This record gives sequence, C-alpha cells and structure tokens, in this order.
Amino acid sequence: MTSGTAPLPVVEAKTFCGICEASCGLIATIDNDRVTELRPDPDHPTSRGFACSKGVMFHHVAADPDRVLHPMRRKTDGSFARATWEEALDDVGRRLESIQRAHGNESIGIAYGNPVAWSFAAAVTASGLATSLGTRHLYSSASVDVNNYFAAADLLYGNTLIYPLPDFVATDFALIIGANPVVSHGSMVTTGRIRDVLVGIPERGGRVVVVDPRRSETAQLFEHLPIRAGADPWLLAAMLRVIFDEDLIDVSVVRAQTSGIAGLRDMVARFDLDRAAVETGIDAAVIAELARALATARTACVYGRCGASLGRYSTLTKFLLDALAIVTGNLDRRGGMVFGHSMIEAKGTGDLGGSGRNRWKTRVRGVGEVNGTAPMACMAEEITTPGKGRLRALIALSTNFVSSAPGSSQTIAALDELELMVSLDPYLTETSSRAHWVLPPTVWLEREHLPIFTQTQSTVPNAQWVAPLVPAPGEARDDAWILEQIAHRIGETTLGIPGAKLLARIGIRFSPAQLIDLAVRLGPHGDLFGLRRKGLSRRKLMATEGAVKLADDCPVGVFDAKIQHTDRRVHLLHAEIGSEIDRLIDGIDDPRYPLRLFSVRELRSHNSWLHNIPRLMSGDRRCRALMSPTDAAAAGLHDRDDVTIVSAWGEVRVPMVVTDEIADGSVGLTHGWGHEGGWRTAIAAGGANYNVLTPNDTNQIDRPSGNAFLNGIPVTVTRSDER
Ligand SMILES: Nc1nc2c(c(=O)[nH]1)N[C@H]1C(S)=C(S)[C@@H](COP(=O)(O)OP(=O)(O)OC[C@H]3O[C@@H](n4cnc5c(=O)[nH]c(N)nc54)[C@H](O)[C@@H]3O)O[C@H]1N2
Ligand SMILES: Nc1nc2c(c(=O)[nH]1)N[C@H]1C(S)=C(S)[C@@H](COP(=O)(O)OP(=O)(O)OC[C@H]3O[C@@H](n4cnc5c(=O)[nH]c(N)nc54)[C@H](O)[C@@H]3O)O[C@H]1N2
Ligand code: SF4
Ligand SMILES: [Mo]
Repeated sequence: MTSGTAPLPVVEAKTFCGICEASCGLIATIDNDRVTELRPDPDHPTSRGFACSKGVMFHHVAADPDRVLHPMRRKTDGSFARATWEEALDDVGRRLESIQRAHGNESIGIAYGNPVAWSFAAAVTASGLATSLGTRHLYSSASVDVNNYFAAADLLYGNTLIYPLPDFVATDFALIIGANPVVSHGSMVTTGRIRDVLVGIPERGGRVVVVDPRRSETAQLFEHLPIRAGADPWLLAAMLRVIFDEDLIDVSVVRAQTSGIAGLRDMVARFDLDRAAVETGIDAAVIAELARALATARTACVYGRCGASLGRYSTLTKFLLDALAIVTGNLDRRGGMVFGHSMIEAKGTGDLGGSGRNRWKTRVRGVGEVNGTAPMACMAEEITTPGKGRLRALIALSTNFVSSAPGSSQTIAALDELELMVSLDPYLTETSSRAHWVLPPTVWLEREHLPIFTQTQSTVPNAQWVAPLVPAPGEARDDAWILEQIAHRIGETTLGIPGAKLLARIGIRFSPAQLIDLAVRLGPHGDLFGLRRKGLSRRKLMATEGAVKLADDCPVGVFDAKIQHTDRRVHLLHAEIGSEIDRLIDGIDDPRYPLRLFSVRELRSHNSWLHNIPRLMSGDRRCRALMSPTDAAAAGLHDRDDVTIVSAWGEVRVPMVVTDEIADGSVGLTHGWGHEGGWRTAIAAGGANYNVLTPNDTNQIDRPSGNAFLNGIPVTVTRSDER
C-alpha cells in the first residue's frame, strides 16, 4: 500500500453549527475525509454542550444522495444534465455578457437567502459583485424576516445594525412577543441554552410572559397571553398608553437618553384600550396589568421575533416594543436591553454591506432599500415590468424563495420571463429546479467558517474561526469561488470597495478572508497588527480549538458609544411611525376573510429545507393547519378534515388539526412545505406552500422596511369537499 492510498486516521475537530442563529459548538468526527459524527461541544462558551437534532444530523445533508455535486444544465423537458465547470461558467458568462451589452449591468440581479449568514465569504462576495455591477437588484431574505428590525433600529438608534439584545440571563421580567425560542433557539439574539436561561427567570422569582396566538412550546413553560395574529401593535401601543397615563415612565433616564418623548406620548394617546381589547382579544384590564408589571419590574427586557416581525406593520411593532424598554429605563441596563460586544463591530460588518436605508428606491414600486438590498416582495414585478433596468438575469444564492418569499404563484410565473437564472444550491428545490443552471456549493462543514452574523449578537461575546473540516465532495465549490468565477467572466469584481476594479486590473486582490481578518485585527478585540499582544487575528483563531470567550456578558454603560444619531440620543418621534399608526387605526377588516393566518415553525425543519433527511422526517411529520375548537365548530369543521384555506391572494389544501393550543380567531399553518424538484424525501412529505396565500403587493407589506407580510393574513377556511 502506498502512502497515497493509506486510510487517514480518524480525528476529531471543533466547529460550530451553521444552520440557525444559536450557532452551537460542535465536535466532528472525521473518518477518511468524511464527517461521520457530530456532537455538542461541552466547552463552547455559549452553547455549553447543547446542540439540537438538526445540528447533529447535518453530516447526513453533506452525504445526501440527492445532493447536487456537479454543475447541472436544465434541458428543454425540465430535466437536468451534468456539465463541466468550464461549460457551465462559459455559458453563464456568455449569456450575462450579452445581457450586459443589450441592457446594461442594471438588468442583472442577485438574490441571497438565510444560509449566507453562515458563509462570510459568500456574503462579502455577493454584495461585492452587486456593488461592482452597480445593480439595484440585490434581494435579501432579510426582507422576509428582519428588515423591520433594521428600520426600527435606524429610526431609534441611528443605524440599521444597532439593535439591543434582551439580557435574559439577568432579567426580572421578560416580555416575549411572537417568538418561540424553545423551538427556534433564538433569533436576533444568540443566547446559548436559551430554554434553560428562560426557565431560570421564574426560578429566581421573575416573570416570563409569552404573547402568541398559539400555546407554543415556549408559552407552555411560562405565562401565556393568547393574542389574535397580527394585533401586536395594538397591544404594545395600549401598554405604552397605560405607562404614560399612569406616570410610570422612568423620567430621569428618558430625559438623559431620548428626544421626542412628548411626541411618542401623543402618538400612543390615539390608542383606545377598549378598541385594543377588541383587536387583540385581550381584556383591557389584562393589558393594563401587563403594562404596570413591566414598568414596575426591577429590570425588564422585551423581545419580539417572527410573530412580531412578519406582520403588516412590523416596523411599527418593533418600534413600540423597543419604546417599552426605553421609556421604562431598561435600555443599556443589566437585566434590560444590552448592546452586543463582538469581534467585529456590527456597524463595521454593516459597512461592508452598506448599512443604511432609503438611499435609493426600487424601480417599479419605489420601495426604499435596506442595507443596500431590495425586498423579495418586489422581485416578480421587477422581472415582469418592461423598461430600463428590468431584471433579466438572476443569480440565486442559498435561497428557496419560491417557498419562502410572498406571492409564490406570481414568482413562479415571473421566473419564466427571465433570460437567465443561475442557482447555487445543494438541492434541486422548487426554486433551483426552475433555473437554467444549478451550480453545486459546499456546505459549512466543507468551507472556512466563522459566525460573521451571530457574533455581533451573542450575549456571551465569543470568537471562532475554523478551517474546512473535510474537502469538498464531487465538484462542489465554495459559493464565493463560484461568484468570483462568474464575475471574472463578465469583467466585474467581487470586492465591494471603491477602486476595486482598478486594483484588480493591477493584480491586487483581497480574498473575503483577508478582508474579514482586517476587520477583526482592527476591531475591538483585534491584535492591531502586533500592537495588542493578546489580540485576535484569523491566524490565531484558526490555530485555537473551539471558540474563545471574549467576556462573560455584554457590557452596560456603553450608550454613548452605541447610539449613532449625532445628538447621541434615542429618537422617539418620527413622521414615518405616525403614518403607520394612521394606517393601522384606519385599517378595515374584509368580512370575507374573518380569520387570521400565522406560520408554525417546527423543531426538525429549517425554514424551507432539511425535509430531505429521513432521520429528521421520522414520526408523524406533515404539513397541517391548526384551528381552535370554537372556530372549527363554527365553520362545521372536524379534526383531520381536508380543508381549503383561502386568502385574497391564493388558496391551499391541507389536513387540519383541531386543538385548544390555538386562540380563537387565528389559524396556524406550517410553512416551508409543498416541495418540488429533485429532493425525493422532501417531495414525498407532501403538503402545501404557505406563501401561495401571502401578498407580493407592495401596498400590503411593511412600509418603512419593505418587510414581507406573512403573519396575520386574513383568510377563510372551509372543508375541501364542500367547495
Ligand atoms: N410563511 C412564512 N414564510 C417564511 C417564514 C415564515 O415564518 N412564514 N420565515 C421567513 C424567514 S425567517 C426566513 S429566514 C426565510 C428563509 O428563506 P430562504 O432564505 O429562502 O432560506 P431557506 O428556506 O432556509 O432555504 C435555504 C436554501 O439554501 C440552500 N442552502 C443551504 N446551505 C447552502 C449553502 O451553503 N450554499 C448554498 N448556495 N445554498 C445552501 C438550501 O438547500 C435551501 O434551498 O423564509 C421566510 N419565509
Ligand atoms: N427548528 C427551527 N429553528 C429555527 C428555524 C426553523 O425553521 N426551525 N428558523 C430559524 C430562523 S431563519 C428564524 S428567523 C428563527 C425564528 O425564530 P422565532 O421567531 O422564535 O420562531 P417562530 O417559530 O417563527 O416563532 C414565532 C412565534 O410567533 C407566533 N406568532 C405568529 N404570528 C403571530 C402574531 O401575529 N403575533 C404574535 N404575538 N405571535 C405570533 C407563532 O405562533 C410562533 O410561536 O428561527 C430560527 N430557528
Ligand atoms: S440549535 Fe441551531 S445552531 Fe444549534 S445545533 Fe440546532 S440547528 Fe444547529
Ligand atoms: Mo429567519
């Protein structure tokens, strides 16, 4: 046997999970260039020995027999044929060049999805390519998720990326609006073992109140306040009104930290408690008690996620939520809301992608950009509407937007009009299978890996940077490499800095790793190129096993350094918020659609994928609608009926479960199901695409942020055989 064929020794290496924002520490067993086992890392500073079933199963994704491992070209009959990288890149390059010549760079677009948050190189490269092209067609899944956070942060704190974190570990009172961290493991805050941390609050005498139309896995553990889906801004504004009316604001803190308090008081004075009670389904007396409890708690934090972020008025909702913490003196306070302390400052990370808002507007509907990106809700019309700058070629990167973005039927129809669609995806999904080319990316076990996004929001600041654990299988290549190859063929760069093209021409190129290393070394914990002996750099981190803890918790007393408005104050008065309040108060319900639909996320799903791993799909896993016994009886429906859910924008057929988990007036539906393409287990799971029911009409989405409207959709539900 020669040394070239000798089996490699079985080794272990530390990494972290690149699926969700918990970014749990993992230990991988590597046998002959394959990851054969993943288990929790007991020494990771945040996750401390926790990992969920998805994380420890991820090597089954890497080894999935349905995984795309070679460039694939779609044939006229819709099936795919294998091609070489040269053929793929040359064809993509030629077609893009001809679009460039005929219509200019502004007709080429990029759409990226959630997994980019775990691929720093892809994130840097995709935004760099969009900058080089000078195109406004850069669509981010943030617009179906968190743009409202960014818009509220811009208004309140003066920068889209400065969002304070709930200090769950030290708080006396946690108000959780539309989040299910026991299942999701937290979002827009990275707190390891989040379930245990939350359980610790009542154990030390505090309170956790969960506002949710469903008695979720989180609500079951704490005080559950059922609310009608989509009614959160009514609850929050009414609570603020009580706090003002009863003089419960923390006057000295508010005087020191804010401007516009009188304006905020006038805005919430427009909310009547009795109407708020009707809108939310929560008694006025209960709303008032909740407001008093929050305001008088020794410390309190407020936290809202997808239930609050995917409503029709999501920026208003997030603004009011933060305002509750601010007026009660809980900002920049231990046990209240704290600011992250990362190895790369959030603002710095954002500056690479251009943090900001409303610096330009979309071509067709004039919706303002957020962090340099346009809303996915606008994409279909940008493809179908003629004129200069029409979107003609789309590079889709780790997104399954046919399932995850609103208006799926319109999106599917629009994709037919694209002259070129290229999808970088490890699977043939309902999105990628509509592309002309599907190009095979590595997954996070196979590439250099650092928690670029979640390191900014970890409540135990830490740093980790790992080398690829195993080589890329088949012909898979890093997303960043693929984008660079495409850019190279059309005379563009992937470095989003001024003068990048000139530098490239004289042979000076920076890799994404070099760029991020620079940000780390010059960052708050960086080695300043030797000036700070114990400081961090890529080289040092990669030589370290596991993650490095940077502090026990986030700092307090950093208000002046974090607030980015030039007067160093939180701004509470905004015309944009005033007009959202007008829209909310003047809104009229359509009597044809009396129920409110909301999304249900499951432990062993991740958004619209991970449905192809048999071990994650075992047991009774199916797409289903959930309805309260009272609403079901009123509509003559029974458990297990096949029902049709109809909204103003579409309809789906699904089986129904009648359960007292659901509040009257709301209907739950699992999202991310109803697959097409080449992932056989996912397709066999059946189900329907939730987002057939949601609007891509920009009059319906959140105005200040362009965030999609996916929760609180007015619907009606009937038995399918009665239609
Ligand atoms: N109705 C409804 N819709 C929703 C939501 C909801 O609550 N309700 N939630 C929204 C939220 S919060 C989000 S974040 C979005 C997510 O929506 P998307 O951003 O579209 O993300 P996913 O559905 O997670 O799909 C990720 C895709 O990336 C592929 N992928 C995985 N890893 C890699 C990789 O390393 N490289 C590449 N190139 N591809 C990869 C997967 O195969 C999959 O096709 O969905 C939103 N849609
Ligand atoms: N297992 C698992 N974990 C995940 C994901 C996943 O798909 N599966 N996705 C990841 C991603 S990308 C994200 S962004 C996070 C999301 O993290 P979370 O937001 O914590 O997760 P969701 O399940 O979307 O929680 C939303 C909660 O809001 C409730 N809700 C729905 N509509 C309303 C409403 O109008 N008002 C109120 N008050 N509540 C409402 C729902 O019943 C649900 O309990 O999870 C991440 N982690
Ligand atoms: S909780 Fe999220 S980060 Fe942790 S193992 Fe599960 S999927 Fe991975
Ligand atoms: Mo998300």
